[in-house]
Amino acid sequence: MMKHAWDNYKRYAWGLNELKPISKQGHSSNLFGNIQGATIVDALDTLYIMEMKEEFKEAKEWVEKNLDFNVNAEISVFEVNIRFVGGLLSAYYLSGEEIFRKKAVELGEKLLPAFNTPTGIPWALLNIKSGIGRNWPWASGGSSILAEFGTLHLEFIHLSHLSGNLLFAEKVMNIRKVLNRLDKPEGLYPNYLNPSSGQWGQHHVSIGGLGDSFYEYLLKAWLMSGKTDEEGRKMYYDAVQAIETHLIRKSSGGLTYIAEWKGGLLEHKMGHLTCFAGGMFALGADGAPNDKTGHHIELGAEIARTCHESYDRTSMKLGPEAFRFDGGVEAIATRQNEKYYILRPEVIETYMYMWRLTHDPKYRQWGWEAVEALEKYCRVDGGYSGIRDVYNNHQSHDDVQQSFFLSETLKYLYLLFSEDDLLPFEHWVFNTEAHPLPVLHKDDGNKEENQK
Ligand code: DMJ
Repeated sequence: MMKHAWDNYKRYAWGLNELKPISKQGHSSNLFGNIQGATIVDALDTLYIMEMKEEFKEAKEWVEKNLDFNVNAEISVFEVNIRFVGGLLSAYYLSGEEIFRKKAVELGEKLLPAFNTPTGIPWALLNIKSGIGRNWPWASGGSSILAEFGTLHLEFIHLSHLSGNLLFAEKVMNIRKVLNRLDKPEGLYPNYLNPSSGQWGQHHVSIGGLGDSFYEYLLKAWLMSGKTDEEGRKMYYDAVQAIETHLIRKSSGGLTYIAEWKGGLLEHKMGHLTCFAGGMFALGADGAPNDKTGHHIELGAEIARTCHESYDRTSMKLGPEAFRFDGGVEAIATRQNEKYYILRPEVIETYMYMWRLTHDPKYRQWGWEAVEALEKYCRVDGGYSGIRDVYNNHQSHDDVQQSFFLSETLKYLYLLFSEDDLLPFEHWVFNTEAHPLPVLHKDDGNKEENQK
């Protein structure tokens, strides 16, 4: 599958951000401005792990010769961080090739002006030439987004570690300080925070889009610190406690789901993005306070089952973008604009974590069902495409091969069917785009110290 996705990208869209597999040409997303090569950088570590040596070599050569950040580009700080910085860092740690470290640090430095706000909460969008930032025009009251400014921590800690420049770590530690000073409604974190006033925007809470990876990074910051980052740990388990009390519900058919919270009212909807939380709960089970380890594993298993049901209740056996638990339905999309599947990884990601942590064979079975569906409905001559309506057997392709299909979906599938000692959890933490970063121990020192 990786070979098919890669070869077609190479054939029809080499050097561009993504592939349009039906029209067989490049696809540019405005998330990366005119930084190019998103698929190449996102796929580097997957190629390495899968031992696709020739392909890795040609990808590395492209990075050396063509990856250029001296462009007049307005980019999404979050997307560029998780895909480009994360991809380069993993490629460096896996291969030891200096070029990747150099490019990651160079790009990290370009992102720093995003933090020039009154509170230090970064802008969502940044022109990397002028250093001028702004927020998404649609975001509540000029706010920055929780899942965006909350998903820089792992990469920035590694940038400080590899460059000796402590500014990266200071910037992300300050985000925590701002958050810890604020009152949280019912202990929950709203998705919107104004970077000028330091006040919350609308009180929308979500473990899916706009919130998701903020929670993931609290847990993983603690794990990546060799379990020394007590602040990250506390923030994570306190947040999970509030999520359990206010957002997690069971349907009458017995399916556990995570609802969205809007100013105290629940919307009984769960996004595909939210399905990553099954893996997160299981990954965090080991450190859960008050003997709750078994409970967190069970929660992960229940979310995995619900998300599997969301796949199983479609005709293509691939899950919709969002599914509901109201109006007489359970785990089914009811609105036309929520029926699409864009090659997202979160359900397979949760199967991979659940498999590693329980070895229950059903997770491999469920992963295999997803492989069969991807092959049947998403694979086309020119690569892999998303689907517009997973309930309709007459395929309508969206004509985009997302870069996260190569970095996440295929990597998590590969790990699901590999031995546990390939990227073991004791030594590696995956960023939110599935780029593995090594656990840092106190005595690791930073790059400069190591060189002395
Ligand atoms: C990826 O870019 C990351 O997983 C992110 O955290 C959420 N969205 C996509 C995949 O669905």
